[in-house]
Amino acid sequence: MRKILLVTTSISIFALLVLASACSSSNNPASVKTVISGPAGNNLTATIANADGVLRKGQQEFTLTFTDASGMPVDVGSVALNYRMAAMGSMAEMNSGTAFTTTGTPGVYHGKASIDMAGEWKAQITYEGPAGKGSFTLPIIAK
Ligand SMILES: [Cu+2]
Repeated sequence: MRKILLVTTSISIFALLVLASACSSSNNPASVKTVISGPAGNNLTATIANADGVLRKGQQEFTLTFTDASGMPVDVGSVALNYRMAAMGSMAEMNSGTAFTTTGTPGVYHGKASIDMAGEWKAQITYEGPAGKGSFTLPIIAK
């Protein structure tokens, strides 16, 4: 009798742990795959990531994370990201902004953007806040 009770208890503790990790996974940078990472100024690194590590044509959701030299997320205040594709022949330059929301982890931002065609884009990123002010570009190949 006592043995059965112990087993039941450990199963429910295990279930709680699984639930807890499922809940936090959307804000956890470790659960997403890197699309591109690069220097963001002020000794910071910026990383764009999503579920499969590839940005595709169409409506996209991704995280933009700023980290310090030790890999810890750093709150950079307000963030903006414009996806720009250079003019190609008769096709005009294309620009697509990103709607950002903060997440439970300062320094990790959740973004939504529409990427209107596959090919070479530049993610033009600016930020301003407690970590300083910065402006940089990351190359993106949308599939
Ligand atoms: Cu284009």
